[in-house]
Amino acid sequence: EQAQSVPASQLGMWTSFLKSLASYNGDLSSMTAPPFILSSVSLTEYSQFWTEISDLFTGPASEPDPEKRMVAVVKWFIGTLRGQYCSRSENLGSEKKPLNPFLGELFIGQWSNESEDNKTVLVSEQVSHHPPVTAYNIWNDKHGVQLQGFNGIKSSISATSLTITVKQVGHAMLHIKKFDEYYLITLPALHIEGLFGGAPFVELEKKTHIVSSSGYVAELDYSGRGYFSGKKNSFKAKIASLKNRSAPLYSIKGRWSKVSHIKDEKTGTEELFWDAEKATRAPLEVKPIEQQLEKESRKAWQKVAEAVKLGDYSLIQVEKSKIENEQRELRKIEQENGITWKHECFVENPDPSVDPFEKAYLKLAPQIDHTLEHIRFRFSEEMYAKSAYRP
Ligand code: CLR
Repeated sequence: EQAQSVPASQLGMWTSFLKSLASYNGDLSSMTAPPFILSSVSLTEYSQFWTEISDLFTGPASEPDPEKRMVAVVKWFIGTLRGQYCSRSENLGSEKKPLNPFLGELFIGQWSNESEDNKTVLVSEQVSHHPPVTAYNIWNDKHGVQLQGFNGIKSSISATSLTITVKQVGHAMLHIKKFDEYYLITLPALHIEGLFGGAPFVELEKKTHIVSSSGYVAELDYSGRGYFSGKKNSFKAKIASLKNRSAPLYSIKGRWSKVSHIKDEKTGTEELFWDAEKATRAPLEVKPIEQQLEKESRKAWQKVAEAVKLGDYSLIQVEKSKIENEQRELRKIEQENGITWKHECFVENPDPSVDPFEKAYLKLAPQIDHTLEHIRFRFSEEMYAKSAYRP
C-alpha cells in the first residue's frame, strides 16, 4: 500500500521527502515537499477552527450556573477539534503542509450569524517568524465572549515508524464578560500518521486542561487507534471542582470527531455530550481579495495558492521566493535603520497589572502545572483601535 495516494508523477519527490525526514533538522516548514501534499492555505487561517460553531462558542455566556458553564466550555472546546484536526483530511483527502506565514501576516474574517449585532470577528497575526508563532483574538460583543491565544509548534520525527510528533507551544484564554470569568485552555500534542501511504492524518495524544477562575478544572486525555485496541480520535475527560479534584463531577468519553457521552457523577445519569458529525461548521466570511491590503494572508499568498492548485512545482518555488526575498529585504531595511518590527494588534509579554488576560493566566497556570510560556502574546485593544485593518 505504499504511497497509493501519491500522484504517479510525484512519487519520486514523495520518496525523497520521506527520506529527508530521517535527517530532520527541526524545522518542518523549511522542508521541500511535493505539490500534492501542500495546502494553499496559510497557518494564520487555522485560528478560525476555534469558533466555526457559533452556538458552542457563545453558549457558555447564557448559562447561569458556573458548574454547567464549565461543562459548556468543555463542549465548545471538544466541538472545535474536528475542524482543527480533521478538516484537511475530510475536504482534501489528507493532512496538508500549510503555507508558512511571514512576519506580520494578517488574517481577518467574521461570522455574521443571523444579525449584524451578533457577529463573531477574528483577527489573526503572525507575531513571530523564527520560530513561527500565530496569535489570534476572536470575539462576539453581543454575547460578551472573547477568545485570545497564540501557538507555535515543536516537532520531532521518528524515522523508524515514520511519524511526525508535534508539541504545541502556546495556550488560549477565554473570557466571559457577564461573569468576568477566565478559562485557560492548553493545546494538545499530536502526531502525524499515514506518511508512508502518502495520506497523512493527525491523531491527538497526551493530556490537556481547561481551568477556570470560577474554580473548576477539566482534564482531557487523548488516545488513538493502538496496535491492539482503541479507536481513532478517542478521548476521556473529567470535570472537577478545584477544591475537590479527586471527586469528579462529570466524566465524558467517546470520540472527538464523532460521538461522545457525558455522565453526571452525582446522579449516575448519562446522556449524549457532542455529535461532531451532526454539527454544522460555518465558514467565515473574508473580504474579496481585491479589497484586501498587502499584509492580508489570502492577498499575499494569492499567486502561491494558484500555483499550488495547479500542482506546478517550479511556479510554487518562484512565487514563494518572491515573498521570502521581500521579507528578507524588509528585515534588512529595518536593521539598517535600527528599527524593530512592530506588531499590528498584539503585545509581547504584557504587564499583568494592565492586562487582565495576562493577570488571569498567571493565576490559572499553576493550578494545572502548566509550565509558563516563555514568551506570551496578548491582544491589544488600543493597537487594534488604531489599526488600518479593522473591518
Ligand atoms: C496549528 C494550530 C491549529 C491546530 C493545528 C492543526 C494541524 C497542525 C497545525 C496546528 C500546525 C502545523 C501542522 C498541522 C498538521 C500538519 C502540519 C503540525 C497545530 C505540519 C507542519 C505539516 C507536516 C507535513 C506533512 C503533512 C507532510 O489550531
